[in-house]
Amino acid sequence: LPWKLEHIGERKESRVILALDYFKGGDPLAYWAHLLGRTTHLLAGVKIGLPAFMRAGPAGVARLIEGYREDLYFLADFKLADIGDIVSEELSLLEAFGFDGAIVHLFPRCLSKIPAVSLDVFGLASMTCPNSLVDAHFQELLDYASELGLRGLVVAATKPSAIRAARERLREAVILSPGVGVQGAPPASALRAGADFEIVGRSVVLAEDPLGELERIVEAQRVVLRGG
Ligand code: BMP
Repeated sequence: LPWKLEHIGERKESRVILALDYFKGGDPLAYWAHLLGRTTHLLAGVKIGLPAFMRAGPAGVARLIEGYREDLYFLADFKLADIGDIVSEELSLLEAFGFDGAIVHLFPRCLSKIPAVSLDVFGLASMTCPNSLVDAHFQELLDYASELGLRGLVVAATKPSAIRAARERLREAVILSPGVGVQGAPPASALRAGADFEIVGRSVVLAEDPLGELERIVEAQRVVLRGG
């Protein structure tokens, strides 16, 4: 069966995962709830990390998940990079909280197997910043992901050659690509290189016209999806 993420992406013909880190004025939870109210039809999922968790609080994030669990994939991004036992605990907690998937760092290489959780696990193999030590070990991280049998990967949209290499090495992987928009990767460029979803934050969340900006990105994606 395809993951919920792929399912929603197909249904909406959108490959955007919106990173909720920033907000404009007032109450963060109200801002994000209003934003999702207007954009959900164009989103495959939402990525929640420490900024959203601190700003909205656990109860606020739980309310967002509760309100949109049918229509959005909820991805937890808490940069998990601990010893295997702790990462395993953290994934269990995120699953119980209501998240559909979670990102873990691969660089510690502390996991001997994928923890026994039913939420989807994405391993980060490449970062958007130019001089990341993570990227210096990119091939080893792909080997590690392959040994673990990981199906999910995170690879920087700002590094299309890394996306191509990841796609070549792990053909069945679901590749998420952050860095579209503010960090410089053009909309749909990561899809074109072989990624499955694009993680977009500020260029939509902080736009004058978030819906218009999102429409522009999804339109560009649809050209690629339709083989253009
Ligand atoms: P923005 O589109 O606003 O630059 O947001 C990018 C999002 O992707 C942020 O939530 C960030 O944590 C995440 N991200 C990234 O930018 N680069 C990486 O290498 C890994 C990430 O998870």
